[in-house]
Amino acid sequence: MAEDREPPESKLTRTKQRWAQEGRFLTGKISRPEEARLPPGQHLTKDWPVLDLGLEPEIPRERWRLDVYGAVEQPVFWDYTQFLAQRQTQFVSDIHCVTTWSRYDNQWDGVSTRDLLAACQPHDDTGFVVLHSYDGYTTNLALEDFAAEDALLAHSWSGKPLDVEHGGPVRLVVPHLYFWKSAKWLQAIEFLTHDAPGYWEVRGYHNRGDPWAEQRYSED
Ligand SMILES: Nc1nc2c(c(=O)[nH]1)N[C@H]1C(S)=C(S)[C@@H](COP(=O)(O)O)O[C@H]1N2
Ligand SMILES: [Mo]
Repeated sequence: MAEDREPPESKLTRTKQRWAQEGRFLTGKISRPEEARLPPGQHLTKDWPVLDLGLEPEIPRERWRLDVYGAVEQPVFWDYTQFLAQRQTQFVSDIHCVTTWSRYDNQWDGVSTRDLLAACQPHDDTGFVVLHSYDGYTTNLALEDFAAEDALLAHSWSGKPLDVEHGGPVRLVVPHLYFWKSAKWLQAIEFLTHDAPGYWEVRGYHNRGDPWAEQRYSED
C-alpha cells in the first residue's frame, strides 16, 4: 500500500487554492470537443510547462514499483521490466491544464488503462480510482473516466523515456480531463467502492475536471 503522507503546502498550493476561491479563469462559456479543439478559457503553448508540488522524486527505473490494490480480483505488483512486458499502446492527445495552458499532439507510449483493468479485474461494485504518487500527491477519478479509451500509464513521450520533471518513470495520462488528474511519478492505483477526493480536489478544485464544461473548481 502506498503511504498517505501529506505533501507540504507550498506558495503554489496557496495561490492555486485562492484561484479556486475566486473562480479565476472562468469564462462562463461552454464549448464541445466537436465544435472547437481548444476548450474555453485555454490558450495554446508550444513548450511544455512543468507543474507539480515541487518535490520531484527521483525514482531509478530499477527501483520503481506499481502497486494496484483495493476492490480488485487480481492485485497487481509490477516492477519496471514487468510493466514493459505488458501490451504496449501509443496515443497522440492534447493536454489541458487548469492554469489555462493547452498543448496539442503529445505522443505517449505505455500500458492502456483498459489493459490494466483487464489484468486486475475490478469488482462489480468498484466505481472509483485513487492514484497515489511517489511525491505524496493523490488524485481521484471515476472508474469510467480512468477507463477512457485514450487513457494510459505512460513511460515515454515523443518516443523518449519520460523525464523526471514530467513524471518519469511512469505517469498517468487522462486526456479528456484537466491535467491535474494525470498523476506523475505513479506509485499505486487504489480501486474503491466509494469516492475519495485527492490533493487538489480537497483544495477547491472540481471533483471531475472536464475542460469542455470548464469544471475548474468545486461548486461550493
Ligand atoms: N505526482 C504528481 N502528479 C501531478 C502533480 C503533482 O504535483 N504531483 N501535479 C498535477 C498538475 S496540477 C499538473 S498541471 C500536471 C503537470 O504535468 P507536467 O509537469 O508534466 O506538465 O501534473 C499533475 N500531476
Ligand atoms: Mo495543474
